[in-house]
Amino acid sequence: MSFDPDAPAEGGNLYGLPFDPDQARIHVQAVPWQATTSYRRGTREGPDSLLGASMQVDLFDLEYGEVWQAGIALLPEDARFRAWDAQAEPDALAVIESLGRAPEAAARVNVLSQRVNDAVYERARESLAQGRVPALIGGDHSTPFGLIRAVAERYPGVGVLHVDAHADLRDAYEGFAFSHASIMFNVLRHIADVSRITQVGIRDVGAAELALIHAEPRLRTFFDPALGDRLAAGETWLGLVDEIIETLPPRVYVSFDVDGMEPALCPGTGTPVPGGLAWRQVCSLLRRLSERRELVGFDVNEIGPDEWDGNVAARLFYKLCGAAVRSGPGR
Ligand SMILES: [Mn+2]
Repeated sequence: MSFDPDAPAEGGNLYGLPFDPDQARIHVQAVPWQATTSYRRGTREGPDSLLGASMQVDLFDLEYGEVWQAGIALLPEDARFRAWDAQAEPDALAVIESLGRAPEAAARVNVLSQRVNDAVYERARESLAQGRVPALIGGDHSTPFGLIRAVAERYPGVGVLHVDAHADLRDAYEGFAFSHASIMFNVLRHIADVSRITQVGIRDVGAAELALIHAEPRLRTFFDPALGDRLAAGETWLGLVDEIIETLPPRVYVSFDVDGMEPALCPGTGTPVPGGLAWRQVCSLLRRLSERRELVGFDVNEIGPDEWDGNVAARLFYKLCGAAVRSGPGR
């Protein structure tokens, strides 16, 4: 191949890479869907924001090396996602403005959410059948449900590492059954083959969510304030990271809501919260994970539309590609 990784990237493909899906280890779905975003909208532009900024990412990564050589292919965008999002928008806004008191509108959005879930699932199944690592760029945090379902079907017993400011454990939110705020509740309820969800960075949680965290044996939550206190008392981040990874089974899927990081790293995200993980903390968490577990799929979601949000998300996504490529039995 005549591709020169040091040359300026040509536009169009993720990271300017030349791969078509047949040559790529990692298959990426872009899902520009934000219907259930309740606070600040714009995460529909997340995939484009990441794609545009990805041209600026150096293809040699100091932690993972020549990640790109394994092949990273952005699959052709399924045009139905934007169509469904546009169709859902008036109903979604009616639901949000009525503070959840518009059940008929919510029901119509739920039908479209189900279609998004099914489309993502079907495409991810194809990638998995070909031995690829499926990945996804959101969109709001409802978008990876179908991907997690497909990964759990392929790898029963898989664990989910969930990085987020929010627990996302609401039993529907505002009437949206597949809300961004319900993704992990829905994984627990509908995907029995996920054996464990380990949450990191959580600092915004409701009373019912807290009760579920305490009652549900498949959940393990590392609250952001508790991690911060332990660091302040002199524990090391790597020690905490090992404790986090210890809770996960041999195969892991990573669902990464960018608002799990410090808001300076994701200022345009839908629901930013002070606190959160620093960039180097994220990097060492992912690298250690790649050394000790097999990373079998991942998503980055709730990316804001602005250039900086895209820049950080593109680098985060590349780190996840690196972690996936270097992890697992063949590393
Ligand atoms: Mn989330």
